[in-house]
Amino acid sequence: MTRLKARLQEKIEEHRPRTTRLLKEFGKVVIDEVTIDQCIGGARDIKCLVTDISYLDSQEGIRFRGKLIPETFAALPKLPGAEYPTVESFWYFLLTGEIPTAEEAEEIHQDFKARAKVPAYVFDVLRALPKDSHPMVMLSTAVLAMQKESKFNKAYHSLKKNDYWDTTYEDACDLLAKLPEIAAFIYRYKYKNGDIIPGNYELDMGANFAHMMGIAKPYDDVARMYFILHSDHESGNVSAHTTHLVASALSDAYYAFSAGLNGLAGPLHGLANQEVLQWIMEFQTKMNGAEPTEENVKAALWDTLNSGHVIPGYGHAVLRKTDPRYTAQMEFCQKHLPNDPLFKLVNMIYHVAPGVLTEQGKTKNPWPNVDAQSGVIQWYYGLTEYDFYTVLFGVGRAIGVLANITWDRALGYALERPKSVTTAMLEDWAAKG
Ligand code: FAM
Repeated sequence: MTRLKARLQEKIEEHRPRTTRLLKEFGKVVIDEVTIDQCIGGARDIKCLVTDISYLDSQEGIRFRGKLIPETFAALPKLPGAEYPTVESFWYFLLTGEIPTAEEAEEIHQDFKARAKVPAYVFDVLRALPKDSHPMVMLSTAVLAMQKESKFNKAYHSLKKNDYWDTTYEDACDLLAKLPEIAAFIYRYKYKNGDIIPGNYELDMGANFAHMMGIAKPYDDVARMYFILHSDHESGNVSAHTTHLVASALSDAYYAFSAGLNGLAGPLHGLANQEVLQWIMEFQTKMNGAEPTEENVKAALWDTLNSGHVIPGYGHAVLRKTDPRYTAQMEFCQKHLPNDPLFKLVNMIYHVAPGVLTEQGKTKNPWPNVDAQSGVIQWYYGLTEYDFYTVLFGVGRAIGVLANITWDRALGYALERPKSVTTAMLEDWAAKG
């Protein structure tokens, strides 16, 4: 058993009495109320989920186990010469809330190396799909195809509820260890004529992913940063909530994460990073070589709004300020690609879009989210196939959602079953006021 699994078991045993006490002694304490517009309008802000892995505050943004993004990057161990921590060390941190030593992070690297071999049938399935399938269809299909490997599913009938977490953790590690190679295969298969680069598992996840993608340094650090930034955003976003919900039926990690990826593929969610680049490409075509100015950017943003479309990369269901994930990526760009024309355009959009959205007067949050800045970095390092960008988001998001379902099972979270009502019932409540 790895140090991580042993420490996770200790943390689970420490935490369980807190959840049990809340249920037994304080179960009927009221923490929120629901209004008609929340019932009809997507359950915005209804407090009815629990996770200790990350928390999203509308003003300060995401905290991973209580640490803001800069604190997280500063606290976790980095490989010699690397600018960002390893994904392996972040996995330890998300699961236990503790900062691993370099040796504990390396043990996870070795553990993932032993789990990394992707079954050949996965590539057969991917090759059998129409080549013009969206890369997210390929990723979600690849994950689902591996469901037969689930240790939780195989053991389910012999397990006690308190032990569900163990094989869920094993499935989570098995799946996470395989995702970078599957994602890189999809990229090379779809966009590089099937010129597949075999993995080098002596490298950490970020460096190996860059290697398999065929992209030189500092893309190893780009991968580490990107996967960590996109990992978790508490439990209510579509991909996290879907994964949590499907797993609550005791569907295993493969079923649950494949479902979560299908939600991530929505243009209002993870696909927005692709939509941002598409918007930029269409803008540049419209400009026909002219330099971006406040005026022409503003006009293009208004054209988007007046055509009834959203400005991709802006707004957020919870945040009411610039997304710190945007800021972290902007700082990377200021250091590594300060003069890149696309970065300058993204900055110009940042300068203009909040004013346009405020003037339009609909959105509660006119500021950029993670997707407004992410694609520009990928493009700069040669990954210009922007319909692949949400796959990168999906690999990162796996870290958060797989850690969450491991803890969901550890704390015995029940099958999720909110109650629906009818319009007539809402009208009755409305009439009573
Ligand atoms: N451009 C134009 N209109 C927008 C907008 C934007 N960027 N963001 C919100 N609005 C509109 C929204 O469509 C709604 O209009 P209707 O009443 O006509 O439906 C109104 O403003 C109120 O929306 P809200 O309450 O401010 O936001 P929601 O919580 O309903 O939606 C988002 C949040 C993220 C879905 C929304 O901001 C949006 O569509 N943004 C553009 C797509 C995007 O960037 N998504 C990625 C979000 C990111 F966090 C992620 O998940 N990766």
